[in-house]
Amino acid sequence: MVSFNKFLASVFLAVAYASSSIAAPRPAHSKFATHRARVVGRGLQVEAFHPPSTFQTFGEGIDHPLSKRTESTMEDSAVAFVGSQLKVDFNTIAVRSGFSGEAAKHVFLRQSHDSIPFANAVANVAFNHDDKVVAFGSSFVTPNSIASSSPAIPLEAAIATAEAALGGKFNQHPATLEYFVKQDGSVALTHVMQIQDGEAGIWFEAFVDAHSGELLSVTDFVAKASYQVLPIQKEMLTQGFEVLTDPQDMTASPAGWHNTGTTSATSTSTTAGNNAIAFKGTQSSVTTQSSNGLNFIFTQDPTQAPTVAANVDAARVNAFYLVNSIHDLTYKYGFTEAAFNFQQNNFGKGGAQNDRVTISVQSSAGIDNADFSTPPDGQSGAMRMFLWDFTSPMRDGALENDIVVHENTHGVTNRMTGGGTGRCLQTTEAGGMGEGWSDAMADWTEHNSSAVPDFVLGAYVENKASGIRTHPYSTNATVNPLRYSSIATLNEVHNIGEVWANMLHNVYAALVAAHGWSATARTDPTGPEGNIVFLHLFIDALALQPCNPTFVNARDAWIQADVNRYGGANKCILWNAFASRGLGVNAANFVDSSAVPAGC
Ligand SMILES: *[C@@H]1O[C@H](CO)[C@@H](O)[C@H](O)[C@H]1NC(C)=O
Ligand SMILES: *[C@@H]1O[C@H](CO)[C@@H](O)[C@H](O)[C@H]1NC(C)=O
Ligand SMILES: [Ca+2]
Ligand SMILES: [Zn+2]
Repeated sequence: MVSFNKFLASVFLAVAYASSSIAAPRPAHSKFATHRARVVGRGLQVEAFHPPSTFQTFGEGIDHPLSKRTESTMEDSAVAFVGSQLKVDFNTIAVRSGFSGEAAKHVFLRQSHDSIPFANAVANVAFNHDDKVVAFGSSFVTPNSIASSSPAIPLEAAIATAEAALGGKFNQHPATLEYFVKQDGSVALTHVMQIQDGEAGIWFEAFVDAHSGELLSVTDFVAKASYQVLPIQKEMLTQGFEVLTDPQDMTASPAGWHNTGTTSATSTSTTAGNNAIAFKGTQSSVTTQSSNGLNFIFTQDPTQAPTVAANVDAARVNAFYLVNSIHDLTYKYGFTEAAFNFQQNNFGKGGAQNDRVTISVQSSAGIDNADFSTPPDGQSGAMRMFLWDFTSPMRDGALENDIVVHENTHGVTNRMTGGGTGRCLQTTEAGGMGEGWSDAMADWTEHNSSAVPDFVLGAYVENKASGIRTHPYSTNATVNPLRYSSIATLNEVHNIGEVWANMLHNVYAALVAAHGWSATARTDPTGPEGNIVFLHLFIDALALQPCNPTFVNARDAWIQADVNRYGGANKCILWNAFASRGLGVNAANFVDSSAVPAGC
């Protein structure tokens, strides 16, 4: 019999109570790029460590050791490149995943020892169409010690430790054995397993030392606490409803939105299909078409509780429509099967399947919020929409488009950064940008002309000018004064995200001013217009940037994405926009720079 005390003892070795870790020896922000402190389970604080990434971009590209060999695969080329750059043996480099995008090819690698891969020492290499290396990110380490590759602690004991510490249960997703780099430069062998509690909204990946039994770190797959606001106003809600016929994009969703295969036998007449399933409570509680021919016409009645049948149906239909729309939109811009997207059936186009987005509307697990969990490619992204009790009757987050788009975008950014692991937006700084991209995508989807008015997230719901964030997103620095240096005094990921989203709002405005605006950008990504350019660079840069990027890394990835796709035509537009908010050439350590490269 294993005693309860023993689990706790091993937990105490690795983590400290949240209340005892207030005094920070250094400014808190100096750890933003490598750490993330989380309070888990019953008030325990776990500080995850991610070795710093180096990131280099190479403009038109540089050669790799196999450049002369036309028959080499991109995986071999990437291993050869990393080996030569870092001067490490090829057998310490393992390929994890890769894909060929429109503008670049990407390979994601991991450090390895005794054929066991490292969890948090990773690399990514991107090639352009001339087979030249254009970007290289790495958090590989030179360990001062490496634990034996044979575990001393059985998996079952490690699971018990993680369950006790995190307050959830092992979810039966196969556990793995991986090396984990600690802050002191030593490398531990860890059992890695997923711990979940649906009701409590917990979904962690736990790293338990396979020799000492300590819980060393966690990956938090859940992006939460996004919306502390009132839901949508009655008149705006009714005004927003429209009947859309056949909104699906047949390139992105070749079997439509209600078919998980290629034959009619796999069709549904419900809010369940290849990209998403929208349900309430259990996955069998979907909405069935209101009439034959896939008509889903359910009129929401704002005077009634959201839980009456018609309102539940309206919520499931709206969320299903939005998540499918985001699937199709982002697919057109590169979030494809091979790039680790969310689909049941990948139609043989690469990537791991059986991972459509599950949308739990009116989830009873929470109130006044929404969240999105992004486990690795091959496991469903999980969106949960809660009710809001600021009004009577209560309101439903699934009917607020900003919320659904914001949450869904967490899935896009978490999958595309770092090769589909869900592990690469975990530091405070990278997690902050995760929130920023989600707001920026909502901003993008709500434009309806070339005008770039201030964007206020959830303006309808709060009915106040500044919406649910601290400032509107604006090209006017008086309206939104946030700059790169603002991060130094911010600690919370949504607040940090506002800095990034406002920079992207300004990048968007500059590109639209230069190149105009396309009304068909959602379905046609081929034009030269500024909103199309913006979304291409947005998506392309995600796969270029390193695991757990900094603002500086993310900016560099945009600049490189422009070289890859547009030959650098927008270089000065991008630099000027980033520099206007402090992220110029010499920006570092949250000190602003307005400098732009010579010639801009
Ligand atoms: C276009 O968007 C603006 C806000 O950005 C809004 O005021 C306006 O009503 C929208 N127009 C249409 C036709 O939807
Ligand atoms: C920027 O916003 C301030 C405050 O609302 C306003 O006074 C000013 O005119 C704006 N500037 C521009 C260029 O629109
Ligand atoms: Ca997938
Ligand atoms: Zn969020």
